Amino acid sequence: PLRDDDNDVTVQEAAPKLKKPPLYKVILLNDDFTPMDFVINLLMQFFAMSTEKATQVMLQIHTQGVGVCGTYSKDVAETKVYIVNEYSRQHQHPLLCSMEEL
Ligand code: NFA
Repeated sequence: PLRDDDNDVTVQEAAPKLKKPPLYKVILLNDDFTPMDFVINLLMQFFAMSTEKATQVMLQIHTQGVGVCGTYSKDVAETKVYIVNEYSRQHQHPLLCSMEEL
């Protein structure tokens, strides 16, 4: 049978070095041209929001200039930013999606 006491030692020594990976806010910026309906539908499609939540976030962006779509790990946030910006470009809207560390 295999000895497993080395595994236990490794786990105990590694644990104090583990740091929680940083989280990133995915944000949308306001502009004067992207239709409100497009933003609402995008928030529902890519950020799993209800119609009510998506409308609320869209209006927050429209009135405050910026709004948070969600909070994710770096990899997931980068992917969200990429697909949202691609989607907006494909539909010829200037809508800008970005991310910032929490
Ligand atoms: N400001 C845009 C308009 O009046 C709507 C908008 C909301 C755009 C949120 C971008 C983000 N049509």
